[in-house]
Amino acid sequence: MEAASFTSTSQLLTAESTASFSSYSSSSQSLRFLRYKPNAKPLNCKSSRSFSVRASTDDSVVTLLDYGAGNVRSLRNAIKHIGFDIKDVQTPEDILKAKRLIFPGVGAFAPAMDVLNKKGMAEALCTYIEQDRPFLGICLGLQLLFESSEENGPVKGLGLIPGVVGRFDSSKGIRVPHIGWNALQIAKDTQILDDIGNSHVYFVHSYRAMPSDDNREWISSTCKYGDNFIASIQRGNVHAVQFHPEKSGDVGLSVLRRFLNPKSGKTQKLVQGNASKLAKRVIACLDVRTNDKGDLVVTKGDQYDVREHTKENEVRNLGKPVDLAGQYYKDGADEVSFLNITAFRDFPLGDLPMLKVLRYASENVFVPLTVGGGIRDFKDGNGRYYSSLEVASEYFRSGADKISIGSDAVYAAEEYLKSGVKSGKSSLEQISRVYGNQAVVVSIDPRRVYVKDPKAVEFRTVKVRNPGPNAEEYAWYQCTVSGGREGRPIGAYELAKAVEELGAGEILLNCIDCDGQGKGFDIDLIKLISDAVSIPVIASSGAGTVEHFSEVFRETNASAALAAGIFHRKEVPIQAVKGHLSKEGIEVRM
Ligand code: 1PR
Repeated sequence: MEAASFTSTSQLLTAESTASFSSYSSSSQSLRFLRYKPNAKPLNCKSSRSFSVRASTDDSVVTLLDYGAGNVRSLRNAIKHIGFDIKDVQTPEDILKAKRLIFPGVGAFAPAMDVLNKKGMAEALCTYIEQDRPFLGICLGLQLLFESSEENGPVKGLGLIPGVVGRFDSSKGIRVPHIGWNALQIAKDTQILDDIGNSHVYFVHSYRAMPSDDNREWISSTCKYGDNFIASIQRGNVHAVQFHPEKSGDVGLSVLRRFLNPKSGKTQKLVQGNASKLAKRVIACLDVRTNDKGDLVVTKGDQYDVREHTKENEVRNLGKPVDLAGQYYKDGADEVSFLNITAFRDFPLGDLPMLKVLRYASENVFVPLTVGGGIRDFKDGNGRYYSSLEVASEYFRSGADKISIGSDAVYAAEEYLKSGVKSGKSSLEQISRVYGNQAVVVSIDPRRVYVKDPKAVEFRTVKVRNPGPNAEEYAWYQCTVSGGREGRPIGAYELAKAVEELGAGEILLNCIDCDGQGKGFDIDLIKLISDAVSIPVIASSGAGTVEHFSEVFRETNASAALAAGIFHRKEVPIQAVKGHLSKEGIEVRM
């Protein structure tokens, strides 16, 4: 591993007046390093001499810089899982005392920089990194090292690496956010990436840093999505990754392990994948609700009816949520979704068992966890008001990486289409503003309505493959709320376009007609929606065989396919789906 030494911040600030870029020579090599533009307002960085704090010596402790902008529970769980304790940064001095520092950037660039500057942490971070102390930035924690970002900007970053962070360009035919498992092109030998090889790692972001001659020496890997962007950097003991190691399964955990314990040396290689590009995702979904005995169970309906058709009319019980989520993670699910299907009528923050389920599940599931149900404003029995943002925040704190909004997104879209104005107040807008749109999924529950003449309705119709009961050749897809109980005057097409504008980062596209039928996905619907929006679409409802998955990926632009019943009933293993897709030439994470 190369070991570069670092200039102090005060030297840098002097250097800035003479050059926009210059080279810094360490004893072993010459590297371009730590630039500020001339005349640019300097960061609030004092001389590192003002911080003469000794590093902590406890080998099993890692210091975490969590500035409170969002969910870092997944990362905490991953760190604990590999045997390390966490010390949280409270003051800038804690950064300087750290033996190893992990900085998981969460949220948007500008508020993150704002918090770092206001708390004096930007300065401490600069000093820590200048001293070549062990550092791992994750996602936004990589982007903040660059000079600036276009995210709601330009906004000045820490300025340690030359370059500007920009948005992916969806006009190049890619979906933004970049969500899912993609391949790395390793640019230099970096110990923490040693186990990755040809495996996919998990990304979720809309902005990225681009390689240039000025930052070339920093780049340890790139990733192709539209363009080649910077997937990781390394110099000396300073590392940062754009992907999420804590959500990249075993391979991701090995990245963390190698950073936290660099002496671990080469271990046996993990299973090698076939990664060359963004993989299609296979998602396991758990519909969760309380049964009549008061136990929280995984259930599964036929066309959203989750009760047994017996005299007792019980809620179907297909297993325990935490056990099943853990099993699906081990089986190779690329994501696990929990849908709290009765939360539309119960207050989710009062549903403590569900929050507990999330907490336990997230301790052992190191792929993304999406949680939905009941995200809306709420007043409890005592008249206390809870905003949808508070509900979502509690889900994030309990272990969700993404949240999914159903009914409330329908109301927001209706309102938006009626007024033509974004109020900024809907749950969708508020949550995506705070957590980023990549953290917000909209779950659509449409029902097919056949029509003879497309002009007979104001909603977008499709010519259906299989005509309706009265030989109708067209259908529109009516959105519903409250778990399919109420039809609304809005089509799935109109809803999808509206929620994309309001800040949804992804669409989970169910279909009530196909749910639990095992006859295949509704290709007409999925094609309609995945061609209408430029955010990723998850195809859901109706999977019965492995061929249904290859069909949906061949015939539509869906980014992921979700199934429930066939996995719960162990009819089709997740690995069988992936093996089939791979054989059919559809790239998946193995
Ligand atoms: O409206 O914000 O409270 O969210 C409620 C959430 O709960 C929504 O995401 C809604 O889709 C979900 N939901 C409500 N009622 C039901 C129900 O089944 N009675 N489940 C329900 C939706 C559909 C899929 C299912 C696929 C795949 N479940 O998630 O997993 O159809 O099933 P399959 O592979 O067996 O065909 P809010």
